[in-house]
Amino acid sequence: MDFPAAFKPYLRRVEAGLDRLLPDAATPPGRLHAAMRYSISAGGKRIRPVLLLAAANLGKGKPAGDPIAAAVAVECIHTYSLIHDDLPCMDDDDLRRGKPTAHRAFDEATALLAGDALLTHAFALLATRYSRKPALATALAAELAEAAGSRRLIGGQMADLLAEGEKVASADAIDFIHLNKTAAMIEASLVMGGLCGGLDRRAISTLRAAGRSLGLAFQAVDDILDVTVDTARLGKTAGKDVKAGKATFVSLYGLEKARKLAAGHSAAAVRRFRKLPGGAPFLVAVAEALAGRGN
Ligand code: GRG
Repeated sequence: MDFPAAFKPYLRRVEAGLDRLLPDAATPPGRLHAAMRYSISAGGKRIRPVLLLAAANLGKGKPAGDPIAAAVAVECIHTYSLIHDDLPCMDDDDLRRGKPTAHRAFDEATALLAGDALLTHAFALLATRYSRKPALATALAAELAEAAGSRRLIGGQMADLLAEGEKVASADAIDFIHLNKTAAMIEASLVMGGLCGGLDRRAISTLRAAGRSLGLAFQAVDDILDVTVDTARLGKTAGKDVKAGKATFVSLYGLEKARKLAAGHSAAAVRRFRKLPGGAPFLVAVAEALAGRGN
């Protein structure tokens, strides 16, 4: 498969959806809406919303609902988490997606509020855009709330902050951080896509398991890139994790073993995607492309 060519139409749909479903930058207060749009359009890879759309495509026949609003909701949550992660009280970073972070481009209070507003907007989208399919709306909101909540994304971030500076973080601590800070949103994206596509329970649980493997592979690759790629190519400050004494796959296992882990988790994701209806070739290609990034 020509992966970049297959990725492009999904990406176009995501970019158009983001532009259409976010409040206009001129909506009062303009500074807040401009900050929301600034961070959303700063050039993320859009992995999560693309995974969501691709999972929705696996459904045969009439989909349960148009997945685009769910895809935008997922990217809103992801972007809010990045804005807050970059704040001085957390990672205190100046660069994200190759641009000044939101609190640098605007100010700290505006960045905090833009993150809050993106988080709230995600659930507004699910409630309003799927109101004619209340069962779907409820399932999507429950899935996203669980993934983004205190047991998963936010819990993973808390554990990450608590582990910072500890001389040796345990393998269990690292697994908890990565399963929740990173894999939760990737799992949820795939599951929400499956729900929109009307997939059966078995396929949904395969998506969840594949998402968990893909999420762990994604984080292992992110940890590897942090120590192997420069800031310009990374779009965020390189070497930051090591400097901050972060618990990463590389700090615990070393570069070579982290590479093996990334390859193993990607291969597990591929095996699971292949069990999905039609063998899910695009999702398989995503997992394979990810494995390639870490080498
Ligand atoms: C503040 C609740 C809260 C959570 C923050 C996102 C996050 C959690 C921390 C950022 C640091 C980090 C390494 C997170 C793991 C997930 C990850 C690799 C995020 C970056 O995702 P990409 O690479 O980013 O998909 P783009 O910019 O392409 O969207």
